[in-house]
Amino acid sequence: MKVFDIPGFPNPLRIRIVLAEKGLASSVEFIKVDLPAAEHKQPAFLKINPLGTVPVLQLDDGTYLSECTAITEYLDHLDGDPVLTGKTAKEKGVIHMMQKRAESELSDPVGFYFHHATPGLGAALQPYKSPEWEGRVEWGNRQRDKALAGMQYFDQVLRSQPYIAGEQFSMADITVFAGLIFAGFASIQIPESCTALAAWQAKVQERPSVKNPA
Ligand code: GTS
Repeated sequence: MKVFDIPGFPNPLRIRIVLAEKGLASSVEFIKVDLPAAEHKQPAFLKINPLGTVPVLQLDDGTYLSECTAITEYLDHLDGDPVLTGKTAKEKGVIHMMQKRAESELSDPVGFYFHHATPGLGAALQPYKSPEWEGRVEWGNRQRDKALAGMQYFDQVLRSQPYIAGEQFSMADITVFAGLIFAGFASIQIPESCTALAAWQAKVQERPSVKNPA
């Protein structure tokens, strides 16, 4: 298998943590995509993923999978023993619900803020990121506020359970963790009142897969 990504970026990190959790790091070859140069917006990459985002997983039969959730599902089921996406119907339902909330309430708004209210990844990407419409920066700043509200939400969740989707570490934890990394990169700090979220972040940071992702 091949993974098209760029090291150190939040969504690629999600899959690198999954690969480490599943013991699959040595089963993949990484192909670097130059995001700051907008390589992922050029025709060659758009053939791989028409949405122009990384990571993308290429299977040995040539199939391309994009979207971290889909890639995680695939990798988690390869050995017939899913540990990140749920085994029972209820586990799968709850994990997917929280996973979606992690994206819609945290990582997506952080990305919108970063790409629309700040210089983002630089000049080469601006034509793809920041159309000159009135109110763009104000909208981006509102996305930052939405991400902060998302942090408050996950803080409340973690006051009554050890992980984002309940008792077990899951895909949803990986997404929130990567979302917080993206937030830090965009200079959005976790509010001081979010002590449960900060404690959870410190705990997740100690997982071997997070300390040593693929
Ligand atoms: N929903 C997608 C997924 O789950 O894979 C999001 C992927 C995504 O936004 N990736 C970012 C990207 O390719 C990389 S990262 O900065 O979030 O790590 N962004 C490029 C762009 O121009 O949007």
